[in-house]
Amino acid sequence: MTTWIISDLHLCAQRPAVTQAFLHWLRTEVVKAEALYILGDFVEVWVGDDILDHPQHGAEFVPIVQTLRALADRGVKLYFMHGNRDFLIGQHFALACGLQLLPDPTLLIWGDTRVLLSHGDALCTDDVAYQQFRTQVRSTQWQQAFLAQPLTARLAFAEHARQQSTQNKASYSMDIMDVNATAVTALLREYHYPDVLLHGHTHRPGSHRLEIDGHVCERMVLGDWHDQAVCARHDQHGLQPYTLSLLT
Ligand code: LP5
Ligand code: MN
Repeated sequence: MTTWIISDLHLCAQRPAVTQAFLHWLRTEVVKAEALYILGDFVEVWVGDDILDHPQHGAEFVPIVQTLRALADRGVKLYFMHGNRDFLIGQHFALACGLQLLPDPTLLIWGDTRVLLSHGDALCTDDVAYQQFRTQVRSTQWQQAFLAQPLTARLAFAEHARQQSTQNKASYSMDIMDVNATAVTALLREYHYPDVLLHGHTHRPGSHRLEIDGHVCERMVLGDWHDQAVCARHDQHGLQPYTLSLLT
C-alpha cells in the first residue's frame, strides 16, 4: 500500500489551478492509497476554523473539505501537521475533513525504517525574528486573544503579517532562511537517529546525507506546489521523492 507525504501547497483562491490539480490528484491517486500526510502550509493563511461557516470567505474551502472527507470515509487515513501559515487549523476543520492532527515532530515507524516528520520552520533557528514570532503565536494565550477577534479583523491582521513577512524576507540571506545544522543534529539525536528526517517549509526540495555520531540519516526536503510538487511516496520499494506535475 502507498503512503503519500506532501507539504507547502499554499492553497488559495488566487491560484485555483493548484487547488484543482490537488483535488484531481486526491480523487485519482490518493483514493488508492493507505494514508496521506500533510506537513503544513496546506493553505496560504488560516485565521480560524470559523471561516468554514462564512458563506463568502469559506467558499473556497468547501470542495477541499468535501474531497478530503470523501477519502476519509472510504478509509484513507489523513494526517495533518501545522505549518507557519496554518498553525490555527483546529479540531473543527480537522473533523470536517476527517484529518487527524499530528504534533511537530512526529516519528513514524515503517517496518525497519524510522521517519521523523516536521514542518521544518522550528529548525530555522538562525531566523531569530521568525522564532520570536513563532513562540508568540503558538502560545495558547495569544491564540485565544486572536481568535476572539472578528473574522474580518483577523483577515486584516493576516494580510498585514504577510506584507511584513514578504518585506523581511527580501533582506534575509538564503542561509538565514534555511535549517540550522546544529538544530537538525540536536533533533536527530533526540529521536535516536531516525533513518530519514522529512520536512518542508524552505521550498528547497532535495536530499541531504548526514552522519551524526556514526549514524547515517537522510534529510529529505519536500517542495512547494506550483507547476510541479516534490512530495514523498512510501510503498513496498521504500521511501522516495516523487514529483507530481500540476500542469494540465
Ligand atoms: O510565510 P513566509 O514564507 O512569508 O515567511 C516565513 C516567516 N513568516 C511567517 C509569517 C507569515 O507569513 C504570516 C502569515 C501567517 C498567518 C497566520 C494567521 C494570522 C496571524 C496574524 C499575525 C498577526 O511565518 C518569515 C521567515 C520565513 O518564513 C523564512 O523562514 O523569515 O518570518 C518573518 O518574516 C518574521 C516576522 O517577524 C513575521 C512577522 C509578521 C508580524 C506582523 C504583525 C502584524 C501585526 C498587525 C498589526 C496591525
Ligand atoms: Mn512554512
